[in-house]
Amino acid sequence: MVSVEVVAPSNIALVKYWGKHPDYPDLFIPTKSSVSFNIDAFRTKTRLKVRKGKGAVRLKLNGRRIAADRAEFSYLSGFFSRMQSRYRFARDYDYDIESRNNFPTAAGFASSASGLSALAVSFARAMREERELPSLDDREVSIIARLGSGSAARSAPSRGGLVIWHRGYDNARNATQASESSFAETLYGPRHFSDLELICITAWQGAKKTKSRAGMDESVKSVYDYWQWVEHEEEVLLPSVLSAAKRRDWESLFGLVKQASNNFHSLCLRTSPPIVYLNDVSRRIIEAIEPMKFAAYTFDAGPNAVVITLKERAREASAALEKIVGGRNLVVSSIGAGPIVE
Ligand code: 2P0
Repeated sequence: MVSVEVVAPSNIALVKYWGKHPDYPDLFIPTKSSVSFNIDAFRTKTRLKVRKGKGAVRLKLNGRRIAADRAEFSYLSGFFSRMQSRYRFARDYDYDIESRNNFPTAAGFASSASGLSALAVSFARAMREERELPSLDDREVSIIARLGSGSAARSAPSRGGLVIWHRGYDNARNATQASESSFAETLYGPRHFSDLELICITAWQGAKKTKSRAGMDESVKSVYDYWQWVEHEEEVLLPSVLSAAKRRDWESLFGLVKQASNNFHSLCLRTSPPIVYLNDVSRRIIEAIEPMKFAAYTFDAGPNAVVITLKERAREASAALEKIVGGRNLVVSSIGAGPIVE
């Protein structure tokens, strides 16, 4: 028996992932590349115990045993079946997983990202010990994480910081090549962003109305200009974000991040049936942050914002946010490193 413990961070997308490529339905290849910051303050700690067996999986999440017919469990069984197609030997083991988030699981922060990346890193480490495999590199581990949940690929690279997940299918001749080419890597480590701070809003803690997985499939199918959005983000927005980050041109970066968030939510709204993630509080946050040249808001699949701000102006951004959601609903974080094996 091998037992491994890993702590992995969540991430917030600056350029969003929203859709799997229809040509590769089972491989979680995104239609476009995406870019994120790791959120140091939001983490999942996972203990994985692996022993010889027949592929049985047991999960405890935040101290509670999760039955096999629950939605959380279906994420996991999907992951293991995709992973066992990649590594046939993975069928010869049983897996006992205990996972704990230090943040509200349903608050719209990517608990699947930190959870599945922690699991991918644990699996890679456990298999290295159990089967004496060479250590799997960051690229391979991010591919394993991707098979659990797309956004988890971006939480996997060990340096963390600003991470790109390459869509990677452009020159692929078949599904295997497409899968190998869609991985995540760090572009700049956390120190590159020491001028910046994240303010994460946790005011809303309800369950998501539309799950991301189902929602993005609907968007790919029903938004009339979906592929125009993909093309614009790939050719214009993403290169501009990377260039601004490289130059540490924070004012430009903030403008682009807001644009990416707004474009994503407009896409959600144009999905049939429409996906409405933002609420009145989100709208007030947009109005408060929009005029600030030293900050940007971005929203994922829920109404809670992450505000990215210059550290030296963070008090001003926090003061404005406190008036809307109260101080207890703000979590300040730096841009984090990647997963750690404890
Ligand atoms: C992102 N989101 O880039 C985008 C922005 C939500 C909004 O990735 O089906 O849980 O597991 O691959 O990763 C949420 O979708 O979906 C997500 P699956 P996932 O962070």
